[in-house]
Amino acid sequence: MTSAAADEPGEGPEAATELPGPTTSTLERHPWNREFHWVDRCGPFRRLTVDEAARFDRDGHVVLRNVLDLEELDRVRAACDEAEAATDAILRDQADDRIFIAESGAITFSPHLVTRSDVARDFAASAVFADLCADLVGPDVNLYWDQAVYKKPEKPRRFPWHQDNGYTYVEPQQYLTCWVPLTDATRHNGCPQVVSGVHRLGTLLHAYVEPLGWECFRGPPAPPVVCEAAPGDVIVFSSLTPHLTGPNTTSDVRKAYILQYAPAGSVALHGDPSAGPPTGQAPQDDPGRQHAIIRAGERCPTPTS
Ligand SMILES: O=C(O)CCC(=O)C(=O)O
Repeated sequence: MTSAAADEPGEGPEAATELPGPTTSTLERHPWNREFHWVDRCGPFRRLTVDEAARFDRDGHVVLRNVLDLEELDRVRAACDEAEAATDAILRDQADDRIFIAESGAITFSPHLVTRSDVARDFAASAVFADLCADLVGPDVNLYWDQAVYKKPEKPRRFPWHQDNGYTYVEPQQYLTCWVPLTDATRHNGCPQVVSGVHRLGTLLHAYVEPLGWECFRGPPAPPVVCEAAPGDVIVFSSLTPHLTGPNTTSDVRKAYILQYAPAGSVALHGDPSAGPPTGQAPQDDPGRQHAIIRAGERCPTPTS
């Protein structure tokens, strides 16, 4: 285990710090977020140091350096490239080259690689991620979501400040995102930037910004931390950590594979938050893509295809 803080004060390409920001006391909570309490992790820890785990609880993020095997990562990148080529072909078939917030030449999302690639399935269940699940989620954890996200240079644009739980409202709200760079991720090509401390409030109200996506604030309540990272590193943050990626102003594609892990038994809530309480819920236990990663703290075998 090797790890280090990312972390330098934000001066990202969007210069988000220049905007007048809210304070944490004025941030508006999502209407369904009424009684949230962040649960601190108490160890014993398998992958993180006690200090890293404490920083995760305090800040909502930690960056692990050189923890992934680069040859395995090459195979993961090849699987992501293949899936992304198919995604981009679908986008280019649309009248305006886009579906929801995905747009050819800007940003593409290729979900559920674990359903089509043995390499991705093995990677998602590998020891590093199983250990992080035990350290930061709980004894019984499922893969919740996986997707490749490619930021293209042709149409540089930011991916706005959001919490992952601001897209699909999951209960428990506190789950884990592992952002895995497949190429160097820098402030110039759209590495993640995160805001510390806000995760402890739970899910915030988000507003939809066309054509970029859901946004929980325009100017952050504290200077963001710019998380530059290289292949082999993992940027680890909470589903409740506000993050943004800036525009890709280089000439190369920025590639990432995102893995998210949630406590077994998690549900996605349905309904219109502005109209009242949730009207339904869906278990997040699809055996094809939301399989067990650890049970009673023990790593589960990778399911066969
Ligand atoms: O990788 C990116 O550029 C943004 C992806 C992201 O923040 C997300 O999928 O929640």
